Amino acid sequence: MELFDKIKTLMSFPPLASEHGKQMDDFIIYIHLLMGVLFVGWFAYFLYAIFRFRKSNNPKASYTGVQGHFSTYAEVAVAIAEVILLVGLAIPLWAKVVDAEKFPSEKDKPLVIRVTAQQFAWNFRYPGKDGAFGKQDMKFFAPDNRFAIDKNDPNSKDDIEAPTNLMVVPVNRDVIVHLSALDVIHCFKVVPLRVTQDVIPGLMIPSHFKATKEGKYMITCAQLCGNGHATMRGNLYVLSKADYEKWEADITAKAKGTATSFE
Ligand SMILES: [Cu+2]
Repeated sequence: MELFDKIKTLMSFPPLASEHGKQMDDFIIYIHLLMGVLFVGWFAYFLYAIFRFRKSNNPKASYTGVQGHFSTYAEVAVAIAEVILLVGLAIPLWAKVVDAEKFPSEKDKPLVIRVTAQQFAWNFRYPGKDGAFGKQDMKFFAPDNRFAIDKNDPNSKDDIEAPTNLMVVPVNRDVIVHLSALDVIHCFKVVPLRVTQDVIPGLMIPSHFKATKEGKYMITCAQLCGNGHATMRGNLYVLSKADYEKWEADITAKAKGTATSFE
């Protein structure tokens, strides 16, 4: 809608690069419109009340007050509008991003990535050709195995660990990230994707998005996680399908010690 585009420009919305992000932006605008109506409406009512009940016109206080029901109706209307926004829009939108049961199924071939946050960097692990991750268990933890991967699990053989702070996804393909942390609470935030999800040690939290625009975007940490919090930045590259496949092949070869780095 043209009005919405104008409001987005007026409110300096950041560039948008994900499928569900449009709904999120629209939702923010609905809330602002409702708040705008409330602001103007209640302020007008306030001014009216000051004028209507001014002292010169009401020298003697009335102990019964106004008997009408206008403000009750207005309150109920506002509550209904808020319930519609919450139940009709906010909850379904939230579910789309974080409810694993509503994620795209296997047949849509989502790309699944494990994201591990740490002070102060992002680690990305890809399942490789077989699409399955190797088992993880704390008992496998060692200085050279920080993510506690079972190296004897056949599924772990072709898993790919991307260089630190580098995440690469193909455009227009569903991506499911499983988020966890090595140390403290972090928060995975990519503004152009309209994705923000807390990352908590001991939990594996899923989140879903589909990038719709190729480009390089910044991944930031949105929880104050320590004195290096502000430097906790990652790069997200959204590539065409062909470029992504090339990168995947390249990084797989690199893991075997032959190819050059992506950047
Ligand atoms: Cu952090």
